[in-house]
Amino acid sequence: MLQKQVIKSISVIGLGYIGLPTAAAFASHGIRVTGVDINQRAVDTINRGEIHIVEPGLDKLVKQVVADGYLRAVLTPEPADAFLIAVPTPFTGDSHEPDLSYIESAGRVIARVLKVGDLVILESTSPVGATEQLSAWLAEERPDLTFPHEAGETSDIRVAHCPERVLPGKIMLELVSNDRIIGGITPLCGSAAKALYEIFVEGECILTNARTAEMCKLAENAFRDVNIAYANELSIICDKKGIEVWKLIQLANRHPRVNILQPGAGVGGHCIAVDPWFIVASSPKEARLIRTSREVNDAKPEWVLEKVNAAASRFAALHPGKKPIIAALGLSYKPDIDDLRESPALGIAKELHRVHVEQLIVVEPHIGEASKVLFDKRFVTLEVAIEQANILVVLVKHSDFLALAHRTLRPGQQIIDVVGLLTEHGSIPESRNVIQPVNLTVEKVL
Ligand code: SAJ
Repeated sequence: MLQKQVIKSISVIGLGYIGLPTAAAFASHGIRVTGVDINQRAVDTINRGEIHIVEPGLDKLVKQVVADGYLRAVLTPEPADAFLIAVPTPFTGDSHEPDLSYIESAGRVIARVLKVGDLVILESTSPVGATEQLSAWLAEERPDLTFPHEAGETSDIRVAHCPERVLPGKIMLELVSNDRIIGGITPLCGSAAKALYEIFVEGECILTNARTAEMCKLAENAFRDVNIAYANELSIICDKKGIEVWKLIQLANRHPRVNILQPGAGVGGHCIAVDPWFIVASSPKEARLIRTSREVNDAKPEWVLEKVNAAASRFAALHPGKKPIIAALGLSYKPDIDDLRESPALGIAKELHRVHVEQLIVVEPHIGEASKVLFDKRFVTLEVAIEQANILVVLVKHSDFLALAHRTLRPGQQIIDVVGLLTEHGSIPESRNVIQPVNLTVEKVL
């Protein structure tokens, strides 16, 4: 039987928001890490000691470990003692079936360099059964080796699932401090993976089986989605009743057992807007609440667009023959990051651009140069937006936008604040005789 192996080298497949920080964390503990990515630009950037994503603290660490020779990026996998797969798992089309093609191709390419004693860990969020499926794909490529889904504890290769659970924006912190759920296909697979993570994880590494670990990650994100859906539904109900929802939530949350989350433009990102569908796809009859929550959150941008169109009609009624300049404030899927994946704010801005071409300007302090071609390059600073726009739509609660809460706006300028920026950070006082925020939208224009 296979002996316990000391890990000297790790290969991380997928150098995105999870793979790169994880690779850097291992490298900073003196492990030789090879990062593998199909994106030549990402590979070149990392090998220069730079990063291609925005994540606080990551730039310094990558610079250091690349300079020290512990992290190197390549296009094709090389032999290593452990392989971590951190590639995307999107869903396909309207059926929302999980698309495991990235995991499959990662598995098939690393299979070529596997040797007896190696450990393969799936970090990507995955539907139940994906880790066993990965083991089967590896086995197909390497009939000369044995794998745990068939050989159990005697397998040549260990395979486990260890879902990432870090919060974008706080990845470097949570990577180290969060507890890790580790599900081996067999107990030995689990303990090999646990020993690996204990190299840098200070949280507890808790062992379970692969299927429970897979479901655990999906359950966590679905829990959050359901709770955000409640807040979003509440915001629409309150809007109809003329109640300011953020104030209401603050009051309700004074109850010792109530903790309502925040309404917003919808739910974005590559996790919470995606993962609950994996549960729905595998249990369509049972997952009624989870499905409805997805639908509630996905419908929120439409509601925001209705609010903007109503504001545009108000402007048109007051200024016959003129069209309003609309400023979309924020594009990313949540505050203070550059990530546009599944962003409801981006979707709303695109629709506004489609309907109100020539009238839309966009403010996004975190966007990279490459994305500035969007919206016919109509990116401006917050100052310019405040100066030019007739309608300001706050879609993301970026810290950079807090200044807006203390600005005197022009008479007639309208603000649609879908994230509670004005409520939380000092709404524009009535005495300034400009506008009076009521709930999500500024209904009164003086
Ligand atoms: N959001 C709201 N209201 C809230 C909280 C969030 O509308 O009160 C929105 C955000 O604006 C964003 C979306 O929800 O559009 C998701 O943001 P998030 O901060 O809740 O979560 P993510 O997607 O950045 O990261 C989540 C985390 N999961 C949980 O908190 C259960 C993280 O720990 C996971 O590692 C990550 O998904 C992942 O990779 O799966």
